[in-house]
Amino acid sequence: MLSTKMYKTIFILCLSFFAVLAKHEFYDGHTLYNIVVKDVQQAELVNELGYQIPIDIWTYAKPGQPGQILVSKEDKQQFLDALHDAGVAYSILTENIRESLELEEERLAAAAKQKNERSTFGLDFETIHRYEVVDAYLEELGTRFPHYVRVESAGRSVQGRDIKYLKISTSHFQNDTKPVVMLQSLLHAREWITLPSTLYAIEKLVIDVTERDLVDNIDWIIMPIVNPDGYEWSHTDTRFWRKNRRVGLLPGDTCVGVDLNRNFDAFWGTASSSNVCSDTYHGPSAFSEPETINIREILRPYMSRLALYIDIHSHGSMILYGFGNGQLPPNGLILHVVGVAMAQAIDEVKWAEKPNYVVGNIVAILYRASGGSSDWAQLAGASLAYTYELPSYRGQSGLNGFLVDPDFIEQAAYETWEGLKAGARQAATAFYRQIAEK
Ligand code: 0X9
Ligand code: ZN
Repeated sequence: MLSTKMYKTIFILCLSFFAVLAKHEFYDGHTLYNIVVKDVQQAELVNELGYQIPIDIWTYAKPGQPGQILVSKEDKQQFLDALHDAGVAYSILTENIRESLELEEERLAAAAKQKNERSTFGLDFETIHRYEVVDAYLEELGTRFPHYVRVESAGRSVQGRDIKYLKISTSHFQNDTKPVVMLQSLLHAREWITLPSTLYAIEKLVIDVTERDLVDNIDWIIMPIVNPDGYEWSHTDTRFWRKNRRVGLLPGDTCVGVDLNRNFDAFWGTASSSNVCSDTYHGPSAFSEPETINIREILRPYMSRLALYIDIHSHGSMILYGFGNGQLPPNGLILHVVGVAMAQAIDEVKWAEKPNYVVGNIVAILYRASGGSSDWAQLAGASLAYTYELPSYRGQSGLNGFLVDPDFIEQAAYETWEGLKAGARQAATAFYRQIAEK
């Protein structure tokens, strides 16, 4: 006879087994397609399909550059018919993305279990850490390094999570003649690989400082989780969630969330979606969301010395600058030069099989997009503002796109830091030169 305690244990085991099974059920039968377009007409047609069918375009197809599109079981027929009618070639990258999601979860969990005990204080780069872990870590950094680290709260998210960020400065931000560099990640919830890159920057600026000039000459603001509600939702429910978790946009809450990278005050609403259900929904007005207001407000006192602003996204191995309407900022040439320096620094240490970084104006390289954070920063007074698109993995495990393979986490963080450092140094040099000339 089984005891009541054993029954309870079996019951709990069954529950957790079904919870794991149910977790990625939403994605069961979703297929990831590789799309090859012959010309610009085909590219436009495929990209516009996104307005007719609820497909998830991971990479926009261009002649010479295949696109990646995730399509649900229900929408597959309509999608494939449209491709056939237009004569667009495609192949299947992942037949059932749910299997990849399960693989990602297993690999990350195994890596977390096996991780080596760290000899120093800090977060490891073997797995992707959740909001609460990062939040506690930031607090701890503030306590351990009070001489040059301040942990501050930018405000709350839609669901009330505290959004913390670090201010790293040898002069507690009191010296107005020092340049400020701002780094942020996870504005888009599903772009998990971006989190270790800001955590790595923190590690190299606070715990394992090997390049003193970076802390002596620059004041840093680092916000690792800009969109904590969306981020947590991408862990607990919908892995490819991109937006924040704003509700009440439509009666009955049929659709949730604002794309925070369409919500900043930069040509707001001109190249984004007004459809609440779209992944690029811009929100009811510019800066309608607490998560975007937070960024604006924490930078407000430092705008005149904001030498570099970098919003880290994934994926695509790109360094993008403004503007999202195709117009170049007045300092376009300098933006390009510093962008190239950052890209070269990354390319020098990247894995050989990875593509080189591409640098340029967002419209020239990707697409039109309004309300972007880096466009806003550039317009609001930052000397140099960029969006990074970190690489996707595409290794042996077959995980790609937004899916993270633990084997790539530390490398992605390390190589990105090489780019960030190159940018920060160039920005600081330009800033000090300007001060000297005044
Ligand atoms: O579309 C976006 O928001 C970014 N790409 S992503 O795949 N991470 O969603 C690129 C935004 C770049 N925007 C500007 N520089 N304006
Ligand atoms: Zn993004």
